[in-house]
Amino acid sequence: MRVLLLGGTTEASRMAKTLVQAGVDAVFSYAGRTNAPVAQPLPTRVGGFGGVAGLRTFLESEHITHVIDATHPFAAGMSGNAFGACTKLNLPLIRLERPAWKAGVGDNWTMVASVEHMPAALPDTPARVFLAIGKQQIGLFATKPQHHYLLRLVDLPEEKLPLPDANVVISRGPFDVAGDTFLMREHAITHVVAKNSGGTGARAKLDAARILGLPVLMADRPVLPGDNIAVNEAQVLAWLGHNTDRGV
Ligand code: 3Y8
Ligand code: NAP
Repeated sequence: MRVLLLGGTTEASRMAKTLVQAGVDAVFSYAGRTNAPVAQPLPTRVGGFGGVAGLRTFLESEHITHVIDATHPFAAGMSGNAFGACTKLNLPLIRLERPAWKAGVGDNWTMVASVEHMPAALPDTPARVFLAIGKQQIGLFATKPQHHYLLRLVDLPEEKLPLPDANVVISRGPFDVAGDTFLMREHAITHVVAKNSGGTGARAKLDAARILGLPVLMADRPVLPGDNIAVNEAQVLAWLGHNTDRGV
């Protein structure tokens, strides 16, 4: 058995440790989106594979027998490619996915079909928007330059931001409620824009929004192919035919 673990999330980092403890031969993969990703306890490769064809070549040349897709729910490109390549090669694939967040008592969420639909969902009158969706889709908001934006990014942007009125904070997360509440008060935020990532690493801003009584625009997840889904590391180990009696 030789596993490819597609990573880049808290769950993927936990899965890597679980595979090491279970003595499973595996390789970890990052997209290379950030300058210094968190080190992993597995041999790690960084960078795109080169589409489905490139991934297929990797899977064959590395004699991979199983693929665990532990990428982010919004990493639709990678998940789509993994499904395509594994289907073509008839390789077993499982997606390790965290449940979506659901609005609770005291939350003021507006669900938006996708991040692309977010700018239209913002008010026309100038607001102060916490844009906590990373850097790849900031350009979408250039159609609403009247707002002040607070951007939280993993790395300093190399190129000029496409928004005339923006503050940038550099932070990798996972985040906590006290920190996000302070940040949003300090910047007099009036609206929070988020992706329904699920998990714990990005949740704090939603609890801070509830504390501060702020509206949240929540982008729904893209629909991903494949229905073989695990919600925790133990389910993935069982699928691999390993049990968790080593207390993992
Ligand atoms: C490169 C690996 C860990 C992993 C931490 C999780 C938690 C913090 C929350 C906010 C939301 C956002 C963003 C976010 C979170 C965790 C987790 C998660 C959101 C790292 C990582 C990589 C990335 C890529 C990065 C994206 C960006 C998205 C920032 C490592 C830290 C906004 C998603 O600068 C860029 O180009 C950043 C790109 C993809 C979304 C985007 O489209 O810009 N994640 N994030 C992975 C790779 O190269 O393969 O660098 O160490 C992983 C984590 N990001 O160690 O606990 O598990 O969700 N990441 C979102 O959820 O909205 C921040 O600010 O509140
Ligand atoms: P994406 O749009 O789905 O992927 C775009 C391309 O990036 C893929 O086609 C692939 O390139 C490459 N890629 C993505 N993940 C990879 C991986 N783990 N290993 C090798 N190549 C990878 O992905 P994204 O949304 O930019 O996210 C990039 C990474 O950041 C993902 O691994 C994800 O887990 C992590 N992340 C994303 C978010 C988010 O909000 N999107 C949040 C937290 C963490 P090729 O086609 O060339 O193979």
